[in-house]
Amino acid sequence: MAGAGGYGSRMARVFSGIQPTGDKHIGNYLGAIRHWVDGQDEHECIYCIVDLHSITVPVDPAQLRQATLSLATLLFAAGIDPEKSILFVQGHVPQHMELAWYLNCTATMGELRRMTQFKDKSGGQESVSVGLFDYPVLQAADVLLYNAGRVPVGEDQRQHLELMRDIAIRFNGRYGDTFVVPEASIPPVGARIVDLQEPTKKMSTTGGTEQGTLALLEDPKRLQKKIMSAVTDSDGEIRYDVEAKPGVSGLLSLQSAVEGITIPELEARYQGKGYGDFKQDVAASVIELLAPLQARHAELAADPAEVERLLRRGAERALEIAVPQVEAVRERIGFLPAV
Ligand code: ATP
Ligand code: LTN
Repeated sequence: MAGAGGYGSRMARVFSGIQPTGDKHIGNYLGAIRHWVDGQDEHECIYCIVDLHSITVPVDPAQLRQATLSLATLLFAAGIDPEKSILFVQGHVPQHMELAWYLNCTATMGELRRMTQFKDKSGGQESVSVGLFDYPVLQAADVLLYNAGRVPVGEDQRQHLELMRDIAIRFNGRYGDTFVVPEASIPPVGARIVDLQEPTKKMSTTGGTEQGTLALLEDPKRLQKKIMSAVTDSDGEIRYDVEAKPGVSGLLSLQSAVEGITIPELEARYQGKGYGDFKQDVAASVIELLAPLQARHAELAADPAEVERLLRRGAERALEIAVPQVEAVRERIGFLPAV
């Protein structure tokens, strides 16, 4: 099972997930979504809207429904092609939860306690859900369920991917070769876009500042305004130095990821120029990057029934892989077959 299209092979199956929380931002696009789209021609790709992960913190039911459909619309608009790839909603494939239980019995408390995302999101509070603690195990189940070998994510997911590998290796050691051991695929540029108001933090749907977060569907005028009011410093030099100049460095990283040119090239281009000119250019290139996505989104949003149909089809295809995989896992563990 671990062989075909497996770990290390060029044709490794790709899997990644994204949470249906709020308005997705340019960090999600540059760190993940864009690479999901690019991967489709070379790999068999499976992309998942992780609604089960999103309830690890309290969410309003109507909002969850709306956010799930709206994220699907956004992903299709960004270029996920339902003819080439599988895009589906995690909760439509209950095997994710079943496998998560089996993996819960493989992962350890100590491992989960070390996860920085849990530490950040729980803020040391005991009153957070068990689901928030267990989040990385469900994430491991997502990937291992499909024997995916490659997982395109932003930098913030590196630790979860390491844990996922450890869980797969441990399970394989205990029960025999069952899972492909997946590898993170983190882009060299754009993997950590920072908040424009708090540039020491990553841009985030739930944890960032409103003013410092560039939503993908935001009006160009607002995008422009947010970029023009990005925090910088007083020395006036356009130079990359994360420690001394986090704001300017964040804008340089953003511009570099958007335009596909290196930071030294940008530094040379802006030598002797002021922050105002630089920000104008960043705004122009962000707006230009997002224009086609926004136009396509407006078209697709007019036909939600079609988006729902595509999601149903995606879930059917995901189930074709997930059902036999869970069967195989059950057998490995030693459960008596039901029939
Ligand atoms: P939150 O910060 O509220 O937890 P999020 O903005 O990280 O949510 P997710 O759905 O969890 O959104 O992430 C989807 C993908 O986007 C993941 O691969 C993640 O690594 C990537 N990503 C998230 N934030 C950034 C960022 N600031 N820069 C680059 N990639 C990012
Ligand atoms: N935790 C991820 C979302 C996610 C994911 C996955 C990413 C859930 N399951 C499986 C890759 C593979 C995040 O981006 N915050």
